[in-house]
Amino acid sequence: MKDIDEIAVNTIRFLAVDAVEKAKSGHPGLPMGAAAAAYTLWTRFLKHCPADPNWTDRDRFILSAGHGSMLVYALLHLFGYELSLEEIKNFRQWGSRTPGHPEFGYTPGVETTTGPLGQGFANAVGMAMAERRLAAEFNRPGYPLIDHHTYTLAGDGCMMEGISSEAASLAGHHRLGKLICLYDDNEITIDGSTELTFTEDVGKRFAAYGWQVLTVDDGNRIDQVEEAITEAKKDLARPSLIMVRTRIGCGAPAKEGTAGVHGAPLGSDEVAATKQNLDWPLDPAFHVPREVYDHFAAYRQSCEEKKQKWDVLFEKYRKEYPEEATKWERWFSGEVPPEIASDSRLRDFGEDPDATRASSGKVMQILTEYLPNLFGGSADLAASTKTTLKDKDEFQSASPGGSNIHFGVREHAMGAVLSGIMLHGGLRPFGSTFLVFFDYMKPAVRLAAMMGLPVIYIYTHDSIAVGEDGPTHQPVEQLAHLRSTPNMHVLRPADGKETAVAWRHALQRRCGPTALVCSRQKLPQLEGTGEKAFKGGYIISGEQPEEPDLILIASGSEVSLALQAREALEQKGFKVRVVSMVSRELFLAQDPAYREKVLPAAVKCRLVIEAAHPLGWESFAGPWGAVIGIDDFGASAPGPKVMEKYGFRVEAVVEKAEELLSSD
Ligand SMILES: Cc1ncc(C[n+]2csc(CCOP(=O)(O)OP(=O)(O)O)c2C)c(N)n1
Repeated sequence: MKDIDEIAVNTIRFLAVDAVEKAKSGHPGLPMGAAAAAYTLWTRFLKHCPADPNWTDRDRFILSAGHGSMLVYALLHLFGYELSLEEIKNFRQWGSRTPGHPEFGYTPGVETTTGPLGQGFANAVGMAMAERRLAAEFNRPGYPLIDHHTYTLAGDGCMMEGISSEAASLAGHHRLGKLICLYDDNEITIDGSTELTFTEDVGKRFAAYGWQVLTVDDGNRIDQVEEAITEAKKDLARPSLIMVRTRIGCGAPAKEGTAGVHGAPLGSDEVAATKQNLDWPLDPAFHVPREVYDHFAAYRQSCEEKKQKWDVLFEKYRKEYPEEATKWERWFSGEVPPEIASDSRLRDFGEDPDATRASSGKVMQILTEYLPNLFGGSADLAASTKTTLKDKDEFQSASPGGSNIHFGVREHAMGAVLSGIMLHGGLRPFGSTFLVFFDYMKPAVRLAAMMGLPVIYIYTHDSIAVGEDGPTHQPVEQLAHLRSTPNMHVLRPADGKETAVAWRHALQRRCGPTALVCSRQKLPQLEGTGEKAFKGGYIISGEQPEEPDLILIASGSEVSLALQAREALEQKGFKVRVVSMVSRELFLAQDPAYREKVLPAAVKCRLVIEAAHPLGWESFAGPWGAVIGIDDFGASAPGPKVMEKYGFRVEAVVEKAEELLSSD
């Protein structure tokens, strides 16, 4: 007679097997191999509430090996989350809540989008950092309002990806004791055995990062897994890696332990053989024994009791600490205090030229007064990106209430950690580096945009004007790349006032990330900039006539150049308009009448000026217009010289403009 645990574990296995079989695609191997370990975690340890999947103090569970999505869907279904058996049967189908890889926002209980290996692991590090920061802020003696663990399940692929090294190193440094990773150590990836490529000692590697490393010899042994997780939880000074030895496709007689079961249906014969092997009824598919539902219902009951206790605790806290409770609500609401809009300091940047990165730094000092939950930093470039919050502490294990994060030279992990912080809730994360190093964090930024997370990226040193550091440090194609990322807002302000608007926009945005792209070099403070920048593009000079001879369209550091060129052209008798295009996406979101007013269709003569790759500007320039951009990698020389050589000087703009005007 099998015990209920074994029947429950097999239920998870066969839900995965049958779902993949029906979809004719998917990854049965991981759910079959890791079912017992995940089941142990979820039933014996995980603090969560199926009736309230967003409960703030729930433990987080992240399936970093996202291809094993059926593992988490099966658990969510059995625990009574809003995920019916019908949804499981519709695995990977159009409109189902069971997409191929877990997607944040689609399935209740899915904490983040995973699939690109290693990202979930790094998100988990961010969540554990958020937990620590918020615990320091809100917990009071007898009121552990924030006191949860972050668990992640990662595979060989996650461990191989560089991002997990960056993130694990950061987690070890921060001594994130409430972070626990179950490593599905099955020694198989797509191409075959890890003997082919991955022969390092992962345990020693993590030990060197400062992790506690534990081993489970047989991942099917619930008692062993239970013991290891108990041990992991005891160590609050180190994150824990539990190396769980498993067999991919466990139970499949011909395929267990082979790469063949990683990412393909078992096939009907092997399904039948597996069911026979594990003493499971061949029919019906998607069989869930009644006693298994009852078994999970009992766990669900105890989960919900924990949540109810927490609710009572919070109500007591509200009485004893009313100010903190109000603050809690403010922090978790994500709202931006409306008073920011009338703060005169965000409108007055004096007359002295300044780099927009410096203006951004000044703006941040003001914003943090309104939003003390700003939490972020830089990948070892804080002095250059100007993102240090001056009155705030550093976030370190000895100062968990700090707001300034040193990410170290780990852009990729920074990107995913920021998303993890945002996903956790309660904080407004930001991160910064040079624009050219966006390349190093791109995969994480893509996922943030996909998930609709309002993370803020500050990318400085935004063009070839960087100068002496040369082509390796001079971004060219990055702007086009960022702008082509769906759901990304990119703002490249021209002066202090536009920078303040850009920040306000980024903070107000709730449904996706914003990149603030700032100059290294000083830029003049311009007349006519300010609130209009919220529209993304606006007339900064030459409102009249309604149909000028020429429109110059520029962003960021090139706006002042466009204004100078305008003066020269006006002296030559041309009527010229300058449009500051701080954000193409925001401008394109305006109504057609507004866009027509700024860029009348009748004005064919248009010249776009931006010190970046011209891709994407063609439609703004139109068939008769032109773009002054850059289509190679820049050069090593002082910034003004590089800009001049690449045609970012008044005479070159005037010359090009006259060419257009004469061919009109
Ligand atoms: C960044 C990234 N590269 C490649 C892939 C494609 N891929 C999906 S699973 C996988 C192998 C993962 O092996 P492992 O983590 O051991 O999973 P298991 O075979 O145990 O299911 C690969 C290469 C991916 N999802 N993400």
